[in-house]
This record gives sequence, C-alpha cells and structure tokens, in this order.
Amino acid sequence: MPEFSLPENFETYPEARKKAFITMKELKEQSRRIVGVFCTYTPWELILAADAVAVVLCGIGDDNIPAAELRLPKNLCPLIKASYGAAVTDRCPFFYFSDMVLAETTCDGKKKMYELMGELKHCHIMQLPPGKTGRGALEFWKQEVISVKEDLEQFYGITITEDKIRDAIKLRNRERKAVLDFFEVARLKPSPISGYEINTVISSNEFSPDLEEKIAFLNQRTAELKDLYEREYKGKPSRPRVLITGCPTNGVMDKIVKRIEELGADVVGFENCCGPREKKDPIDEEKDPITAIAEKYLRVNCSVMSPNPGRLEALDVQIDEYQVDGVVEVLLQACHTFAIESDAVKKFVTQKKHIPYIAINTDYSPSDQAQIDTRLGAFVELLQ
Ligand code: BJ8
Repeated sequence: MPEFSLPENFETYPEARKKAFITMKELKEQSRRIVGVFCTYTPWELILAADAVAVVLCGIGDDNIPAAELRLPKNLCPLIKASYGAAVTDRCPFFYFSDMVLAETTCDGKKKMYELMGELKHCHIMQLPPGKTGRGALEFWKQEVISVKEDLEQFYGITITEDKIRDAIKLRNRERKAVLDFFEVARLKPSPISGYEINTVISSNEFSPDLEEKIAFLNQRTAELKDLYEREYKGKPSRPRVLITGCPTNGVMDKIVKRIEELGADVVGFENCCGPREKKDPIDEEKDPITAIAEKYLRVNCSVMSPNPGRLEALDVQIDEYQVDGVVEVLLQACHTFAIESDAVKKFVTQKKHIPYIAINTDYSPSDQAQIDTRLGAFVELLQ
C-alpha cells in the first residue's frame, strides 16, 4: 500500500481540518485519483469518467489570507486569496492530496492566481469564452472540454471512453436532481430548514467519494424534512423569507446567512454558486456527450459572462417559486463583475418584483460585522 505523508504543521491544525486530512490520506492510500476543482463551469463528468474524485478547493477562511498577500495584492477578492493561501501553506487537505487541479479562466483575479498555483502542482486551466453567444463561443468551449479529457488521459495514463462519459453524465444528473430536491424543501412555507443548514449540508457533501451514497443521504434528508413540515410547520405563520444572490457565500456563512436568521428572517434560497444555479439544468443524455457537456456548462449564469441575462431570468423564477420577501446581494471585495451587475439586479428586484433589496460589500475578516449587523437588522425589520 502506498504511504503518504501529512504536512509538517499537521499537529497544530484544528480537529476538523485534521480529520479531513486523514480522510484524504486514506483515499490516496486506496490509490484513488483526486482532482481539485474551483468553479461551477468545471465539467465534473470528465473527472468521474476518469474514475477520479472531484474535490472543491475554494478557500473560505480568513486565516489563510496573510500568506496569500505575500504574493497577491491586498485589494483582491477574499475567495481568491483564501484559495491560494490555503494551497501554499499546506492547510487545505483537498489541495494537498489532489493530484492535479482543473480550473477555468473566469474572473481576472482567479485566472492570474492560477499562474501562481501552477507553480505548486499541475493545473489544467480551461479558457472560458467571455460570452455565451459570441460567434464560435460554443465551438471554442467544446475544444476546451476535449482538451480536459485529453489532459486527464495523459496525466493518469488512461483512456476515457464515450461509454464512461455517458455513465458519468447519467450519475451526475441523478445527483443534480437529489441536490435540487433538497434545496427545494425551502420552497415550503414556513421552511422546515434554515438556510444555514442547507448550505452546511450541501458544502460538507460536496466532497464525497461515493456519489451513490451522497444521493441516498440527500434523498433521505429531503424526505425527513418534508415529513417534519407536515407534522410541525404546515399552516403556521412564516418569518420573512430572504433570497441570497451575488458572489459565492461559503466564506461568509456565519457573517451574513447566520446573522440574517438570528435577526428574525429565514434564508430560503441561494441564487449563487452555493445554490441550485446549475442543478436545475441537467445534461442532455441523448446527444454526443462532449457536445452536451460543453453546451450545459456554457449555460451557467455567472457575471463573468457578458451579457448575462439568464441570471435575471433565474432570479425571476426563484423569487416566485420560493415566495421571497426580500433579496440580499453579497458582493465580495473587488469582485467587479458581480458589483457591476448588482445595478441591474437591484433594479430588477425593486422595480419588476417590487420587493426590498440590499447589497452587502464585504470580505472574510470579522472587522465589519457590527456594521453588517446594523444594516441587516434594519433590512429584516423592513420585511416584517
Ligand atoms: S460560476 S460565481 S464559482 S466564477 S473569484 S468571480 S467572487 S472576484 S467565484 Fe464563481 Fe465560477 Fe462564477 Fe460561480 Fe468574483 Fe471572487 Fe472572481 Fe468569484
């Protein structure tokens, strides 16, 4: 059995991180292939078809930022700094034990950070077209999907067959459905689950070497919550219902999502990459699999795409389906694409949907917590 060592500072790590390191080490010792990923544009199906486990690397902790700032500018998105900081300090078990990284040129900060990350281990960077509809965008992206397949084959010395890709598409579509059903429990009014729990369950399940196990777990939890609703929630009054939109929120869960709920509202939905954004859109199982994968991921409604009308369409549907009373937009420091798009989002929410909207600009440090609490408190009050 191959032996893998732990980082030098392992003994100083908190218990949860130590546990994750041990789990990953065991996985490596079982000779499992591990690929680190960052973004919703990642074609996970190809990783699955390579018999590899995909692990999500996005940094969420403030503690890794000082190390990142030795090489990255301070005025940069905290998600980017935390991701690089966790990798360069050996504090991320998923990066530490991944064989390679599969990432995409989304925003400028991320794509330039990947150049530094590439000094640490093999990073395959997919070039994302700047828009979904430009002439040649799909064909260009399809070539990028093909190059991922070829790199995985070369890196691991394997052949990824069409049948393997088709099987992976089917399995991931089933997983998408299970995740979506779980998110949609919060459409019930009043919601039998907090937004904080939704996010915690989804993010802790993101890394799961066994997708069948993950699907079974989510299906069971969804059924339990529906049962709980029938027994204890149905017919009772609801607290104000909030939808989160904007940048990914895993790094500000305590700072924003938890606080909204402590202040008296329910976070019922996420129109961001921590929510059902891409889960609602399965991959076509009938088409040529590479084309179907390319088409599916090019439809992701991220602000890095210009134009990006699909995001407002998704907001429109989600506000109605989740019976939302107010929208909180999270803008991470120096995220220009979401910050600029927030103008259209605000107009849409207040003028077309006629509900209140607030934008919170923040980073991963606790220094602005009091100011955020004051603003969120006033917002929740407005929704009562
Ligand atoms: S598909 S949202 S996961 S790029 S890192 S853009 S917050 S400045 S994360 Fe994202 Fe993929 Fe889009 Fe989703 Fe802004 Fe920060 Fe850039 Fe960010």
